[in-house]
Amino acid sequence: QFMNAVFQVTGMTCSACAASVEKAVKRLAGIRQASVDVLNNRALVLFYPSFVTEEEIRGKIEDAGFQATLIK
Ligand code: 9UX
Repeated sequence: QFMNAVFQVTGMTCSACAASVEKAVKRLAGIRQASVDVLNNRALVLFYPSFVTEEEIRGKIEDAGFQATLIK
């Protein structure tokens, strides 16, 4: 079964930033869906916890060049 995670992502200033965050997250195994809202600095990720952790997802967003905090 999948779970939801919501991250606050800071440093995204355009929709291409949001697209690169989505692409980076989707490259991880165990991601069902990733949607990034640049206006609200939020990323919603549906993931399978047997394959990937919230911390790994958070780290992937940071690797893409943005600060990420798990908020939910
Ligand atoms: Mo363009 Mo968004 O370089 O960082 S992708 S502002």
